[in-house]
Amino acid sequence: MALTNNQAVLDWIHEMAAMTQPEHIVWIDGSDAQLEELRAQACATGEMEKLNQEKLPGCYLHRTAVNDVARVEDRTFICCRKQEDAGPTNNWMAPEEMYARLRRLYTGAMKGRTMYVIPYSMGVVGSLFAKYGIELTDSIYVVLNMAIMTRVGLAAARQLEDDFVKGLHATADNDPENRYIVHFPEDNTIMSVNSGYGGNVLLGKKCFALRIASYLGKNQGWMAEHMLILGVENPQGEVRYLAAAFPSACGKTNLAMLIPPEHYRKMGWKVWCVGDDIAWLRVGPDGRLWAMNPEYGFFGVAPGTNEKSNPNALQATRKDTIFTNVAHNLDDNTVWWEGLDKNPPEHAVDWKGNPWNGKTSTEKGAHPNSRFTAPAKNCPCISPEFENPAGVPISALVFGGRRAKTAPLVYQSRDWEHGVFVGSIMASETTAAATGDVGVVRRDPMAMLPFCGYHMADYWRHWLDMGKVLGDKAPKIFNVNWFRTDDAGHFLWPGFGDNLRVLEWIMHRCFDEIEAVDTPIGFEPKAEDIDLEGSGVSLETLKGLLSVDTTLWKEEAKEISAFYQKFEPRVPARSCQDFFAL
Ligand code: GTP
Ligand code: SPV
Ligand code: MN
Repeated sequence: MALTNNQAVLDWIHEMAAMTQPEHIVWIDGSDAQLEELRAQACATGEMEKLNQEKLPGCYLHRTAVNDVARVEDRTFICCRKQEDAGPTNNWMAPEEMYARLRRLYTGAMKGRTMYVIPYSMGVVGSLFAKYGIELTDSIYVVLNMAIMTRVGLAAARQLEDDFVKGLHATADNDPENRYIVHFPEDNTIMSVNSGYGGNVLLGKKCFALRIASYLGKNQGWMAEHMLILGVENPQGEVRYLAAAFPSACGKTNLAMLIPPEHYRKMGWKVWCVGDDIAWLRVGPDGRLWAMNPEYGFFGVAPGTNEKSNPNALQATRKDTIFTNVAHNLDDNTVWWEGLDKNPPEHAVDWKGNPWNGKTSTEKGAHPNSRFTAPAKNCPCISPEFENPAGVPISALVFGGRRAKTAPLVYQSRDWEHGVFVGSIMASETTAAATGDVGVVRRDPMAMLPFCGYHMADYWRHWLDMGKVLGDKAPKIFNVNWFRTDDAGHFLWPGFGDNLRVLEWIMHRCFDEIEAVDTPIGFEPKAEDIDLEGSGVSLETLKGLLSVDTTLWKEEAKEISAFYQKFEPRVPARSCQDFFAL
């Protein structure tokens, strides 16, 4: 039975069903009983495996096809009417042409299958900032993941209006040659075919909450960003919030859930997680920038997650979690991944589905981009403000990436405009989160290169416009780099919980509580202002981490100018040279 009377919704579902020709249509009402039945069905067909219910209650394992393990940026399209509006960094095709091409792929794609109709909300249902969508899919795995990652079911269905975001996903033949992740921002529409991997098929996440939402935000005066949101509670009990953009697999989930170093814990420092991947930001009634997390769960990188690096994330995955492409420990029917512990299972199945002995095999048990899908409320440090429909007021915006050399541990922009520049020149070594080479430096402005639903230079202009509205209430903007290495390639900064040492300085700067040093690229801490007690880092190493190598930065400035050229004639005014004193 349909969960809405909205005619636009019903007509669209009818049209999509006529094209894909499913045998059954099932509305997802969000009830436990219905989800439980789907879990049982998925286990019966082998699509998922039920894990040890004593050790991992409510947890399941899923393996995707071996050629379908990450986002596919080369198959991701922004199909707006004018090509120039998509910009040079998005794939584009004329909407009519793309609709026609997709129609061929979708026709009959659900024959003999069930089409699930998932009504969902990004944000607290009924709140001012929530937005609603429907995902149609023929995959139970997608239904169950969406039910963790978003607020699905009847309550969301009741909010559907004509401007709902339409999402169609069909598994089809899972043919990589015909894999398409397509956005029609002007039509509020997302179409995904021939994939079963997270970011390609959980359409509420990157497709809606970033690509479609960034376009809506530009037109409506708000921002959708690839940012974690966290609250830092100081020993006085004040909680100050920041949002931080790092590219995929560069540490958002880890930072969002960090556990303070012991010496900080003793003083009373705490970190509260509001979100680990996406932030929707608006100017509040008080003129400040407010952030809310539109998601309801975490789709986190499994490898490297352990009791030491991120106990909060690990704890979040101990119940009601779906694991994708990790190793299956057959001895006790649990899961394992590289970096979980030093005791890989001997009797296991690897992420490809082959028998695997972790003690002797030279292959990885889990895919480097294997993931957990865990409910946000499982996280021990989830913020009491997580469900606050107003969100949280942001004091600092932080950019960062993986840079072995150039970028210092932390620096602050001189003002908002300079901060937008700092975000626009972000660069990072690529990771396994998207298909392609790993470890190559690429420019990834604001960590949004793969997620901006329109022309990147128009996006920079939108940032500048937001700064004008915010005026002197604008958050301060910083850049961090946890990934500087020595000549042997070892990380110089311990990272993880120790990153709080840097956040402390950032927060002091936001509230004018500490001085800084002026450098050619912006403001930096005085080395003695970063608390190193118990970090194992020497003052000498810290000075190295903060050093700005002007030779490298002059090279960088040349690369930036060349990069900016790509976006002409739309790059907003000032030349990038204005921002350096090299
Ligand atoms: P997406 O979910 O893809 O957007 O990734 P993310 O930005 O949330 O990255 P995540 O926190 O999952 O971290 C990805 C990888 O970076 C993991 O292998 C971590 O172990 C590693 N990592 C995270 N934080 C740090 C850090 O402070 N230092 C170092 N050296 N590695 C880190
Ligand atoms: C990312 O790649 O930034 C992710 C995972 O958060 S995905 O949902 O695949 O985009
Ligand atoms: Mn992400």
